[in-house]
Parts: sequence; structure tokens; C-alpha cells
Amino acid sequence: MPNLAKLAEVVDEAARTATEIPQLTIAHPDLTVEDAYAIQALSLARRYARGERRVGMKMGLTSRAKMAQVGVSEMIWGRLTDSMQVEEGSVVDLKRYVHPRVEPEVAFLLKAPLSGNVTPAQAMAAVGAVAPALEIIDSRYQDFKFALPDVVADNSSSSGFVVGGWRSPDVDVANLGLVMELDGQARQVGSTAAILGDPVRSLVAAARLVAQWGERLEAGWIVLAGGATAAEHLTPGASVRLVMQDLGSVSFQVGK
Ligand code: OOG
Ligand code: MG
Repeated sequence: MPNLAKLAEVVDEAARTATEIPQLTIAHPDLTVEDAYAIQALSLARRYARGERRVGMKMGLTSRAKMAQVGVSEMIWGRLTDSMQVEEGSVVDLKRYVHPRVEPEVAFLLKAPLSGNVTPAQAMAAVGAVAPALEIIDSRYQDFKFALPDVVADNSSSSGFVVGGWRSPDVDVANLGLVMELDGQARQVGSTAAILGDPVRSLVAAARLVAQWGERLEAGWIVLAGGATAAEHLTPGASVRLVMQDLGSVSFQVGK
């Protein structure tokens, strides 16, 4: 039985110091997905002990494009804290990351708790606002390569996220066209429909998955539905912008 607390320290330190590490499954080939979620919870406990606050949840690998890019085809989730949130329009420091990438997402802001088996209508009834979002993902593993238990233990590559202006949840997010630009050039073009056919399904899945771990999505939390396209590498000095039909745009700048 691997020492889960020790492995939590390893992934937490890798993230804290932006230092790459070998995949955990090399030394621990029998690591299960359940072990990995326990490691994630223990590593987040270390962040809370340093004063970070939970602000939400991110879903991952909810589109085929994302699954194909990382070679893992299972839906995963991670925990978001306040220190990961990047103000819209601000400059991010690449030194905080190992090998960051950016991907276009939809964010839900909850006005009521949500947990367990819910219908899409029940899920949307708990949503106070929706927004376009850019997630900065950063695997702590060498070469951004991992197996399912590795990425789950590493908080599903959670690293940073930028949320655009909140809009009324009356905007139907099922099939919104989107363009993610780097330095004004379209690099990824797609639709929110790539996210499980409708990002609301990702919120439904989020409610079900947290319940398995005895948690619930809380009012005031942000839920990221998952990347709608493959992610792009962040390069020094780049300006990154996501334009989404009906929801407007969100952007940030990469430091030189
Ligand atoms: C895993 C995290 C996946 C998403 O939106 O699909 C994710 C990774 O790609 O490193 O955030
Ligand atoms: Mg993501």
C-alpha cells in the first residue's frame, strides 16, 4: 500500500515550487484511481493549511479533443482554490508553472448547493450565472505525460483559471461557437457542444462525482465544465483571448 500522505506531499511540493516530477505510477504501478483521489484530497488539505480557500471544482476530459490530446479517456475532476484564480486582463508569471497550457472553458457560478443525482434542469436551477473562461493547466509530470491515477493525484492539472464577465443563466450554453486566440491569431476554433454535447451535462456529472466523495458543490462556487478544444502551450509575452458566442470574451497576458 503506497503512503498516500507522502505522495500528497510530493505532488503538492511539485505544484508549490513549479518543479516537474516523475509519474507516480512508475514507482507505484498498482496505484488506483481511488488512491489518487485520496492523494488529491490530502494534497489540497496542505493548501488549505497554508491559507488557501476552496472556491470550486473543475471537470476534466469532458471532450474528445481533450481526451485525445492527453491519451486518457476517463472524465476526471479537481479542486479549485482562490490562489488559482487569475484576474481577467492581468499578467501571469510563467515562473509559477512547469509547462503551462491554456484551454477554452465554460464557467458556472452556483447560487445554491448541488450534489448527487440531479437532472440538467435541477442543475441549471442552482446556477446563478455563466461565463466564458480560460483554464491554465499545468501537469507537474515530466513531458506533460501521465496515466489516469497520476493526473487525478495531481489535482487534474489544476493550476490557474480566468473567468470573464458573468452573464444571465438564461443564455443557453449548449452550442456556442468559440475562438481561442494567441496574439490575435485563431489557434482553436470550436463549440461548447464539444463538452459532453452540452456543458450542463458536465455540471450534472460534477454534482454526482463530488457526492461520491461525501462533498457537495456549494453556493458561491465556480464549476469549470472542461476544455472544449485541445489546449495550447503558453509562451512568454503571449496575449490569450477567448471569444464565445453570446457570452463575450475573456483574456489575459503572459509575462515575458
Ligand atoms: C488534464 C486536465 C483536463 C480539461 O478541461 O479537460 C482538463 C490535462 O489535460 O492535463 O482540465
Ligand atoms: Mg480544463
